[in-house]
Amino acid sequence: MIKAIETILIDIPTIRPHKLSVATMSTQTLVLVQIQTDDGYSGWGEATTIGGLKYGDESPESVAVNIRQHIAPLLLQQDERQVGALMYRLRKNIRGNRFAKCALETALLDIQAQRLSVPMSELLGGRLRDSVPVLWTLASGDTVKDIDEAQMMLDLRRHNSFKLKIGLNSIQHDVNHVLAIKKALGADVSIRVDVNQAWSELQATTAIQQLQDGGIDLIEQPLKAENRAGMARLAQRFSVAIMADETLNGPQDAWEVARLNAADVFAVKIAQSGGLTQAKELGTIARLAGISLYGGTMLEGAVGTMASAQLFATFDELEFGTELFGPLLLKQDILAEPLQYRDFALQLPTTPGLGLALDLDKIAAWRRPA
Ligand code: MUC
Ligand code: MG
Repeated sequence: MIKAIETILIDIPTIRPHKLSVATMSTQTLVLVQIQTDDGYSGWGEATTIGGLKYGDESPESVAVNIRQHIAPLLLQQDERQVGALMYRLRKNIRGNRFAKCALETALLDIQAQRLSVPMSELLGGRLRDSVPVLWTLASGDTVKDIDEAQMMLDLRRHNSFKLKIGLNSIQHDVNHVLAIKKALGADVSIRVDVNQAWSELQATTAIQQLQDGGIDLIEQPLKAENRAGMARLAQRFSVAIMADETLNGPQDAWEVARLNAADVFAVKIAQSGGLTQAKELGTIARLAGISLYGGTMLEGAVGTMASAQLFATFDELEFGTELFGPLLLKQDILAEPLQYRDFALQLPTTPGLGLALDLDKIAAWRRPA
């Protein structure tokens, strides 16, 4: 029986300013959710977002309030083993709040998998791989610093693909920045860009032509999330892959985007999708529609990152890899044993549940006062 549900906010500085077109991050607020049962199980989930309300429509604080006031009462005293029935209850009674639902579903699945003594991936269809490739995002805002950072990651064998956050500056400034980095790193290093909705269709057409000619591999969410017709025109016009991110807020969106041919690739994010089961449905829609997959992030800490990895490990194909580097962007981690990043990939544990050893003392010391 579910005995307690708690939301914990932890503010952690980033290792350097992280510049997106919608926000510059110098700290990240981890939003952790813990579910405890009367027979001693504890499950964790995460509802972290980017830039307060600048990226998504749930803030860390709104997640905490909505769980406490509206969502936890639907789950407390219920049988945590009935994960499907509980999530159905939330779908029926709670509009939106996809990040909060994701955190709760993750915590329930963590408990269920611990109870059954299997890794969480086995409740999500079963894992096909024990590691997932992880790229690094270059977003210092400075071309020379970005090249140095990429070179360091290559030397460490930590990342060999890079995503550049653009859209904050003029089109030509951004295109020059990207092409200078591509030229410095060479043909074997995959470079992708994330525009985070910053361009008009006209701007996108000018920029993508140059990026495609310069050997860039992927263009992520160049247009506003609402402009799917425009995304479809770009996908039709260019051979470089066009990826949907912010326009995908669950399976219904995935279905529409697929139907409109508005993307070549889906960025699957567990929180943006409303949870692991719905994110799995995005993967299925992509597979049926012939759309490639990429494992996205909301720059979560270890819990959301590992939950995502547990799902992405079950996809038949993960053609564009993942960006599950969130914990590496933070100055501190909340784990007793660090995540294993090596050989350009995040390694998945084979231990039951999420497979993480959280450091409860660090969490208690760093959490925001309730
Ligand atoms: C996004 O839009 O994909 C992922 C990596 C990163 O740097 O920002 C995020 C969000
Ligand atoms: Mg994105």
